[in-house]
Amino acid sequence: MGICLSSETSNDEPINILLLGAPLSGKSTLCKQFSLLYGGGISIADKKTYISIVRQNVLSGLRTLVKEARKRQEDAKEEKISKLYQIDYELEKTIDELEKPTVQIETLAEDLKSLWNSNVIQRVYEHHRSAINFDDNVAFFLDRISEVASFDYIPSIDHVMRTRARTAGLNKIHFTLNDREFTVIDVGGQLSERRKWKRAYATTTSVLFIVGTSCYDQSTEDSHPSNPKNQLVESMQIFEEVLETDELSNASLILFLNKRDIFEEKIKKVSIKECPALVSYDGDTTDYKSCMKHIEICFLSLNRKGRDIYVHETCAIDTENVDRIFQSVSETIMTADLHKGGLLVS
Ligand SMILES: Nc1nc2c(ncn2[C@@H]2O[C@H](COP(=O)(O)OP(=O)(O)O)[C@@H](O)[C@H]2O)c(=O)[nH]1
Ligand SMILES: [Mg+2]
Repeated sequence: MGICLSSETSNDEPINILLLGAPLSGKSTLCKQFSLLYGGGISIADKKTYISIVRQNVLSGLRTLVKEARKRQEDAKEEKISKLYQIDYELEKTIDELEKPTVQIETLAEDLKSLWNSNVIQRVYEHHRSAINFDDNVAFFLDRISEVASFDYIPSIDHVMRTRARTAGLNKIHFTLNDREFTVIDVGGQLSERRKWKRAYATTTSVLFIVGTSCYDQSTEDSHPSNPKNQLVESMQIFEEVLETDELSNASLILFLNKRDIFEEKIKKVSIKECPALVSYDGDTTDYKSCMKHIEICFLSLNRKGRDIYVHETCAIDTENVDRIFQSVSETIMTADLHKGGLLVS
């Protein structure tokens, strides 16, 4: 391998990374980590902007559970349905008014806590969380309602990383790493948002495709219960479309098999064969390495043009893990960029 050393030919154009993937795969979380690690950090003022998002996540999560309990009439067995109706109404009112300074979520905290810990809600959560698409990190916040609802609550970095807010349009962040300028573009994953992705294709140096591996037993947010669409299957279809996109044929491709922490816990209870795309798996369904490898093989089998794809298993809420992997990814991208510019020959 040799490098052209002429300064005239050294490639110092900014690297443009496009984060792509299905909804909920972890794109925005990675972007937050890049801001924290390389973009000057997350200030107290930034953290404060997440207070209402955390509370919104808690309240709408609890509301989803209450609705499901009512739908299944679980409450008839143990708790009075009128109580659930009343709390559901309160939650709706609180969510609507969350932005107004008059709302005192603190006063609701005890009710919310006992509701979350009630047998009926715990039962719905345990048995139906996949079917109702319950957000992975909402239970984390529900376990900490007193803290989250307290008057002087300021989200920690960990809390910031665990929030969920829909992304709309294209959001750019810029930073310098190892003397190279990077621009990372975060996008929305819903179908309506995917139409906007093409606006960024022409300037993309590298595509970072994010897979939410733990969603293998969940259906997509927009699919109808009578015709559920599996989230991992959708992710594979989107990946295939990205591979087929001519405008991205020169971009280097990195695949993040994300949410490895949730995946590792989930396979202990739910087989990956629950996913229609993984039914052919004939290994140990509780073995992390072999289950994750199978998912990797399934994604790579879509690479019909034999492009180089660099794969990493990631946990986007873990800052140290993201830093270590992105340092290596950035080197891969810069090397691929030099190859493309003809500056590095094998
Ligand atoms: N436990 C865990 N949660 C994650 C991970 N990646 C993302 N999340 C959470 O999953 C939810 C959706 O992530 P987000 O970045 O908004 O997904 P996006 O729709 O692709 O932008 C958020 O609550 C994140 O905190 C991960 O690796 N592990
Ligand atoms: Mg997002």
